[in-house]
Amino acid sequence: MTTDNVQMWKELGIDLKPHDMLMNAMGHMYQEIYLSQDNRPHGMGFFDFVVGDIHGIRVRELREHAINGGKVVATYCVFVPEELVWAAGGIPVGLCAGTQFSVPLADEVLPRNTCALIKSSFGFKLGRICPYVQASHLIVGETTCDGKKKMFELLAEYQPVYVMEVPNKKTPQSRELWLREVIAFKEVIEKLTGNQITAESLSEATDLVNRRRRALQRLYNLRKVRPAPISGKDALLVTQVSFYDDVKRCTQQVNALCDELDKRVAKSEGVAPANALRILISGSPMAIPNWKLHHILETTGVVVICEESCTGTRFFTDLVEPETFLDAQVKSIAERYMNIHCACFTPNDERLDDIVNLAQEYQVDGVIHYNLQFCHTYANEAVRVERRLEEAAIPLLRIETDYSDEDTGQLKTRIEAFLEMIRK
Ligand code: BJ8
Repeated sequence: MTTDNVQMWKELGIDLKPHDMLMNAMGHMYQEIYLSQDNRPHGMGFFDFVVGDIHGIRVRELREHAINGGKVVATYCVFVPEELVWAAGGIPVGLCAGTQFSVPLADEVLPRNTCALIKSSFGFKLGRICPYVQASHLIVGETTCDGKKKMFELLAEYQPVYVMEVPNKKTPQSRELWLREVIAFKEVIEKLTGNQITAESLSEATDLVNRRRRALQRLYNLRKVRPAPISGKDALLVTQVSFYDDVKRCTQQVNALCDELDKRVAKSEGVAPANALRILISGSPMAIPNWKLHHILETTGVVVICEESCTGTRFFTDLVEPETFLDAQVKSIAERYMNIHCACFTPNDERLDDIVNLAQEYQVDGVIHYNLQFCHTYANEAVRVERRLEEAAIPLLRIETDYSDEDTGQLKTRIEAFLEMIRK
């Protein structure tokens, strides 16, 4: 870690001691989980570099932006329309909240039966260990689940927070409400940045984010090939990095990686044999550095070939339809985001359809439904997922876990038994 970084972290109010411990732990974890993989695409070098300097270069860019009068807007959920932030000259950054490290801090305040994602986010702020949180001028929350929306009230005691109301149904009235929320968010961002969003700036921003979505679609399409040209762990990392890296640079790097994967596909070069079992993971998002399930799975020799989650297909599946006039553009953005099939909606049949369709498109041998412990929306929806997959004769394993390593042995045993059952 450089002296410049340490100085920057001090200026951001980071508590250096636990922060150092976190960085050390991350380094070891990354070495063990990522760098030990065989036959990785060279294009992953960029993503290794970004994670290797996770609290360095990108934070510095955000700081420079702020020093020049720009604003940084932090988010936790894929419902927050980042196009509006870019269009107003701000920088949106998806916060991680994927580590056990910050959970004990949150445990002192939040109820024990709160999901790890919420605790991890809150713990980062309490402990002052995340420079992205510290560097942001506004944190944008949403009402997707009860735990989150109440945590945002507490978070607002430490930092400016704005909460978007995400409806729970997809009726015409709900769509109307959501459109009004998107318009209100646009006004909040304009006020924060002091910049008016124009049809031109929004068109540019939409194009920028759509390009990244296309690049990620391209990456996922390449994962459909047998043998899989990239590991699930690496693909997950690409999506995770896309949440906070510069959108243009990241798009370029994802496309460069895909160019390389195209060549691998042409040579039938894969990360595992063509007959390796192919697994789809569906459920809660996996924020950096939550690589637990992928790691357990891929060390057994299977390949994770798709994630139906917000750190997977839900992040990039639909594009925002381009429009000419500002009102129509905002409406188009609202429509695109209402198509995210999060379990916060009722009913949410579209997600069940998505899982079956993805399982077929990616030729999976089995699905793992992953939900974070105490996440009631995904846990309850898992019942319907199970029935739907049974009808489609697709093997399913339901897993409920948190960020700790305590259940790793038990998970391995259950996963091995599941894979054994599929192989028979
Ligand atoms: S759109 S999945 S990113 S809400 S795991 S905090 S739901 S108790 S993360 Fe999500 Fe947006 Fe939906 Fe996606 Fe609550 Fe569940 Fe915790 Fe969750």
